Amino acid sequence: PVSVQLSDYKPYPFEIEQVNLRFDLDPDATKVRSELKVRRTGGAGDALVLDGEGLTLRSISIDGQALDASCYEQTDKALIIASVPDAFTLVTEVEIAPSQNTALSGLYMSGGRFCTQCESTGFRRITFYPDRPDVMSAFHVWMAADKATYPILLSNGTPGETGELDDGRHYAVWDDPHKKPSYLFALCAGDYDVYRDSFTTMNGDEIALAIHVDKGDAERAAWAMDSLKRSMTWDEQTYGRAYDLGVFNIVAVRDFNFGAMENKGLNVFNSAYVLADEATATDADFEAIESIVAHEYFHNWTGNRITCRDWFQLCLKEGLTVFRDQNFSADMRSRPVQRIKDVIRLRARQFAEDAGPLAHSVRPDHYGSIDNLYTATVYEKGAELIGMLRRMIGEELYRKGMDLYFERHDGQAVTIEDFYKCFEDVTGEDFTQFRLWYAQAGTPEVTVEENWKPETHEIEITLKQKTPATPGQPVKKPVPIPLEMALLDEEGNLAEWTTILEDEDVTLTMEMPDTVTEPPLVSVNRDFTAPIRLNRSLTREQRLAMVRMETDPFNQWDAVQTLVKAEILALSEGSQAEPDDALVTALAGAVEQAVDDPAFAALLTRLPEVGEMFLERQPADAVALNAARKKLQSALAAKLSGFSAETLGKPTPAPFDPGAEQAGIRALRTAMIVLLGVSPDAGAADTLRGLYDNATNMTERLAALRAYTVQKGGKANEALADFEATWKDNPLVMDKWFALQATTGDAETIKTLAAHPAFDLRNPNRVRSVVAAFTMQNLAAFHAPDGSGYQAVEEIILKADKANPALGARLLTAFEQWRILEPQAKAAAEATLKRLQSAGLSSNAADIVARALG
Ligand code: DPP
Ligand code: ZN
Repeated sequence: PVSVQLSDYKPYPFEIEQVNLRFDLDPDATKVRSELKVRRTGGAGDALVLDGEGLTLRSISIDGQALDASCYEQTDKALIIASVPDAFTLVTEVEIAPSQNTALSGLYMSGGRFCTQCESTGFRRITFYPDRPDVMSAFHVWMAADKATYPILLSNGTPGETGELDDGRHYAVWDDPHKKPSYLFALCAGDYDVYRDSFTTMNGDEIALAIHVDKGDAERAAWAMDSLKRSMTWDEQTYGRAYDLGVFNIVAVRDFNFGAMENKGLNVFNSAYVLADEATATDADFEAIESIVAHEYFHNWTGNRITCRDWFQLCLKEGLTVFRDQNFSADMRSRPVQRIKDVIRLRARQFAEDAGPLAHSVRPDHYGSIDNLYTATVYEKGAELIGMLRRMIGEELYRKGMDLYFERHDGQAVTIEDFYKCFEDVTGEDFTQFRLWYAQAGTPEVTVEENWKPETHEIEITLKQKTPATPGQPVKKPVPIPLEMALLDEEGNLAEWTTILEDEDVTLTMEMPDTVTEPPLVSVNRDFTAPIRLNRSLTREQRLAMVRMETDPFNQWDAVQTLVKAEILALSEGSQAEPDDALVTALAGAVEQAVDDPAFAALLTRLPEVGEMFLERQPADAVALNAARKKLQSALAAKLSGFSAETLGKPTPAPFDPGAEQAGIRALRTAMIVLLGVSPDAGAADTLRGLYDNATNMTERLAALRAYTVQKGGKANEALADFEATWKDNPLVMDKWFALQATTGDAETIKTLAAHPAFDLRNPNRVRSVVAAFTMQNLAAFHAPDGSGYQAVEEIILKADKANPALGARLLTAFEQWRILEPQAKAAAEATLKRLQSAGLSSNAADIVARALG
């Protein structure tokens, strides 16, 4: 595909002062009339070029004069009018067929209702328009539909007049007073149950809140509503930002490419991130809902009021908004636990991306397909960069810089440079070098060397940085790396400080008091201050001492992880036959010691997933790593059997509450259930079956069913059938049922699941629950050396891609690690990618495959 270049950016040569849209909604033939008030801001000779895809043009006029066909040109991507006045009104009428829209971009049908997804380029599938984020305009919407089938009509902004029409149709008017780019446009129409509430802002404004869901589901929106109100309060208290419209609507849809979308005043959500109650949702679901509701709400200021000049700046809104939602979650729950979870995700997804053929910088300078830029790098690494900025300048200046950003750029479409200029202005510092983080792909590796000098009681610490080459970027410059550091002994911290590693290397010399006679332990990158990989040659004894002596919770957890990773590697490579008992004892001891912080204790029992091990040693052998991981997990299960029985012997907290405290207790119980799944104890399967049958919440029921399936293998069918019979009418729960089997089974399981009558290629959640669950969370089966895993998903991905290119492309990213696999899987993966490449992929999917094959 042709690539779009950041350096080619040119402002749009016209301003669209006002957009008046008229929708006559019909699933098979919706008429869209658009009236644009246009004013020239660029050169006199500039043509008016409007984006448009798959639109049937019915009429076109300028200032009331129908345009002759010779006055304009229509291509498959645009409408071009070569000669236009300096100020005029353009009216177009087009027809579209939402019922035929399987790409789920633009206006489409889901569950018999109308909904839209316009980010990033869906609006051009609705009407002709300069569909780019730097064209901001005031939108006025009139819409009509059959009243019985679509009683609720929603769009952005403030509701206006409503009324009846002939033939059982009705209409509604919506006005959005805030100028916005087209990607934030939304329209929803249908019959919903509505969960309502209200919120009074710090300015005393009363906001009507409403969440629109499937019939009968209203009560299951209670947690999302609660999360929304807490988000509104948090943004007022933390950033001084209040909501700016009289209504805030959320609509839940079952067929959705993303998790959710922040359209102004009308957020559209994947129903998986709205609906929850104790019987149907796990604690992980509750947590995800809380953070995604917050994320989309926070976009109102970081994304909507101030948006991106172009899509290269995506991290301007996404990295910043993820940073904001992570801090919200940390404030709602436990900060250290939140940090550990964020880093697990970053390492598993972003570090892998950064180390493979799809690596790109946080603010890329070119792309083949914009849909493929919604990545862990833009989102998660983008968030880390804001976190480093805040650490380096401190909370107070960070807030000052943000205040200036909101004040200076409200209503504008801006760049990363504009954002950093605000921080340069409030601090007087220069962030040119820091902005290299946005331009360079790859995860910097920091090597730590220590030299203890007993004569002088000095410790010398040398830090060196190196960022590996990535596609198109062979040579990297040093970036500023803020590292929180400490020196530790058995008593606690001897010293604590922050170093900013700006050059390739630096040597620090720390003098210890005379009483210190042993070399202190050096604690580096505490709280994971910087998104880097650490390279240290510590002995196992030093690492064990680290587990004991660390005072930073993140680093304590990470010290355990480092030991565990080394153990899994040794077991997988056969240099060790059985897990080291001292290590297992230390690990179990750490878990038992953390019992008062059950969420943290649960994290300590979590062994790194196979994918997280891929970056440790290459070539990566998924099958061997999986077997080694399981061996260590079984040993831990055996060691913790008494603790596990005690933990599970207590009743689960009741009545159910989704908050952090109870969730922590359930997390530890669930961790024990996971261990029972691999426990050598002969009674484990029966215990699990009992836990499954008697569970009072989905968190424990699903964990028990999964662990039971792991224990019993093919003999768990009866329990799986029981679950299916209970939940067959609840699609979100059935997604879990599919995912559970896809993550515990093999290639044959995938074929069986894909042949199940409830498998639906048109529904992204269902496709992901089988394919993405298998390819991302069952690596030993996906990367089977005989290629059976690849073969199992190949056909499904091809079919999914035909209907929905964004989905097809996303699924294909699972192949990004193929080059580092052991030779057999590698050859099979390469052959699969080549077959796919010649099978007629969408341009989105072709972009991924071409880059993967590089
Ligand atoms: N902008 C959305 C989000 O990340 C993605 N469509 O919230
Ligand atoms: Zn976002």
